Amino acid sequence: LPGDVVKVGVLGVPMHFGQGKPGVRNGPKAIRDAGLLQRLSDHVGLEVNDYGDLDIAHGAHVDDVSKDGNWTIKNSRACGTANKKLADAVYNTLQTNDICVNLGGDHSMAVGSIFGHSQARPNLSVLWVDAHPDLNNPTTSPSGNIHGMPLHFLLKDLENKRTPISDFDWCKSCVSSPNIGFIAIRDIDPGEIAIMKRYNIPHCSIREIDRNGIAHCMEKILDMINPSGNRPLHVSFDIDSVDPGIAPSTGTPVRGGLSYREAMYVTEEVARTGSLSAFDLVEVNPELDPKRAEATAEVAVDVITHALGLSIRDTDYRRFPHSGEP
Ligand code: 5AB
Ligand code: MN
Ligand code: MN
Ligand code: MN
Repeated sequence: LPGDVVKVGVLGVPMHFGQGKPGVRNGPKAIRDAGLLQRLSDHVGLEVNDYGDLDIAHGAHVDDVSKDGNWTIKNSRACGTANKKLADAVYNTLQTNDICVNLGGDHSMAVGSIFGHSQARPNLSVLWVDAHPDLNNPTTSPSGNIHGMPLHFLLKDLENKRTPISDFDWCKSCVSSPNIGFIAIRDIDPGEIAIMKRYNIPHCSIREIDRNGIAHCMEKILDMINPSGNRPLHVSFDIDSVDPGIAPSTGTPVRGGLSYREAMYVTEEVARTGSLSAFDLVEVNPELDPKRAEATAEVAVDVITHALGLSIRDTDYRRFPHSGEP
């Protein structure tokens, strides 16, 4: 409604148990230091409620490797416990806010953020913006790192095939394969390809973006995952979807990613749906490329502010009576 201010809750998630590189727990701080909160309130005009960082990052990197003959998963106890805490926090945040923004942290946190979101608002559609589809499971994973497996715990289609990991028993599968879409993927493991084919998961590879352009790809993918437009939208944005030339400080960079404008276009289209309900920005690791950590965090801030409506307000002022005409 005109005059209604959108309320956004921000959660810092210093998750690092989903992979082996220290530093990603400082992602939330780097993104806040790059000015996120002020940009959201002053430039986008939202009511911003910052709930600080979840208390999960303490203690050393626990090297608990569960190995059961043919599978491996690292830090599953710590990762499962932290994700449960996050799920509850996202659920609570959405009781009093329109949108929940989660600052990672590694991408294993999508387990908690998406499950918590689905508990608050059922029938989600999920847009996964990433160089990787993160569809591994403990038997297909080449690394044992949970940040490459979050969708194993979330996809309804995989429910009966789930590797029994008790640390994640609290997480019930909550997203169906037609309602999740990948964009910008360019580094896929053999086991992940098999799952994508088997369940026909909507996707738009980086090649398809080359061929048809980002506008066509966004239109296609949003229509596939949310054809009626009435599902709440969860966006999980891995900064490694963006080209490492502009967002290098991340754990698993892959050459040939989204350009700056393509990344902004993706998030502007997200804003334009009017359905955005939760947004994860993950895998900013300020310790991996200290000289360009700030630049990486600035791209992250731009991604989030555009998803929440910044550029549309600037460039299509007619939609927003409060922004004034030039
Ligand atoms: B990210 C890899 N597929 O499973 C694996 O950054 C990389 O959240 C996963 O997308 C990358 O270890 C996880 C090789
Ligand atoms: Mn990735
Ligand atoms: Mn990822
Ligand atoms: Mn990565």
